[in-house]
Amino acid sequence: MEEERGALPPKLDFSAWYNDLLWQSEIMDVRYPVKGLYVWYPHGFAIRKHVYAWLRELMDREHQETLFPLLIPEHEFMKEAEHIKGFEDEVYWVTHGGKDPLDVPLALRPTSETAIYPMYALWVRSHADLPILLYQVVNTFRYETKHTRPLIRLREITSFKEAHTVHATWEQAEAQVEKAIALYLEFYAKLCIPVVVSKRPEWDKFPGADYTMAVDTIMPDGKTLQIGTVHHLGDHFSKTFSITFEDPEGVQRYAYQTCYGISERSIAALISLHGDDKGLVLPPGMAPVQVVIVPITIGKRKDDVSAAALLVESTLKSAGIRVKTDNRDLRPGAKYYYWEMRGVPVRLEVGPRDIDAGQVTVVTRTGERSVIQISDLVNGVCSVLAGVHERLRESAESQMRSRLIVSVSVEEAVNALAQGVAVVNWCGERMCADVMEERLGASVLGTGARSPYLNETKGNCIICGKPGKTTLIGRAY
Ligand code: 5CA
Ligand code: ZN
Repeated sequence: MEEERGALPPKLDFSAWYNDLLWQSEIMDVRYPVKGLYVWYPHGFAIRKHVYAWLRELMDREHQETLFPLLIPEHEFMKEAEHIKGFEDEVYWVTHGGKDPLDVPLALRPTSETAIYPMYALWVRSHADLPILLYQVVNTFRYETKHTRPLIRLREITSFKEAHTVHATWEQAEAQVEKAIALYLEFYAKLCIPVVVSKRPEWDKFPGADYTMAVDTIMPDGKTLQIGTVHHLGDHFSKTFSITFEDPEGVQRYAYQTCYGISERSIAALISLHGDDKGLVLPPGMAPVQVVIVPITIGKRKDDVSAAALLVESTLKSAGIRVKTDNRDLRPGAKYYYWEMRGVPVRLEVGPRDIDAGQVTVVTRTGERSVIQISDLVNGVCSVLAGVHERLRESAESQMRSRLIVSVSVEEAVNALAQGVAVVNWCGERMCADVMEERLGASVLGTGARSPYLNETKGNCIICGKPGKTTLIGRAY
């Protein structure tokens, strides 16, 4: 806001481009003096508002929103053995109130199982109480030791949407896992973010889960980003937290649970996949400003142009389009640059020649130029917005296709990894995974990979030659 901003590095230099974009398009300010904590600029926060409104809309179809405390007493946090092992190195502890040491140290939630499940133990009584489908959107804290990055690897995750469900049977919980995956696919479709779903290997599942399903996308540098996970918790937590219910025959049974989460990594993917050398490019559904009007008020017709711009603005506003007129005392070129950097999907130019012709000039952020008759303004603008959405979707999908590369040998996988993700067959044995990871310098992301951008591969493990499943190998953020 206060310092001069210049041109972005080219997107090919992805890491430099990403960092500069966050700053120049006013998404995050990274100068907050605590490592791994960043500040949302109002523009970034407005994008977040739209993304999370869509997420809430989807969740609210079947779940209810709730809010649990941030602090978790040590004795609850320490109940589930695998969960502790997975998180103990990442927990921040509150140990003092003022100068007094607390009787019970309090954990800042790294995720909320151990805050929510003691309450579920009180709430769940009978099979008639099930299923329970709740979620919250909160901040969580993780003392991450890997390289921290804004929106991607945070120590304070500010936008953690976590859902926690309770069911009567293992199969019902499994069905909920599939529903959650479908919900995440719908969420990402509207963000024009193509994804691939897979099952994480045993050693990479959520601490305390039976199994973990992950939703990944591929970033412009070919590295994968996990942008959602869905965990089948079996009865591990219900046994430690005594979440039981009376079945129809009057027998007390342990419940089965799932949990699933999404963070502001969704916004990291949104800006990374669609942005270009000029800055941010936002799908219209997520853009705080969908249409910017730039009046060309050079010369004598200033009043006519202002009146026409005002009419265009109010017409679009009444149609529910998020529109803004840029009346600042700047050259049009400076305004174009400003709104392009911020990713506004459509710009309308209203000049003397446009008024005379009864039209506005339309320029999309994806580079198309046309005119719309004022008499057909709302229809015209809506179809241009829809066109921008389609182009972003197509371009992101074709990049995804080109980065998911089927490989039938270690040599092919090496080449694939230079561009993206190697899709191989793997037998499921840890030994073969270790050999692959060692030789490829990449990780086994998941098996049973599902994606519209990928055909299931039939073949044998590229290491041992035994029958294997479709497996993703990649370099992950
Ligand atoms: N309790 C479960 C489900 S909510 C849980 O915590 N799962 S998780 O650990 O896999 O986190 C859910 C999602 O949050 C991940 O898939 C990832 O997309 C995101 N996430 C995890 N850690 C971070 C982090 N340090 N910064 C940003 N996003 C993160
Ligand atoms: Zn093998």
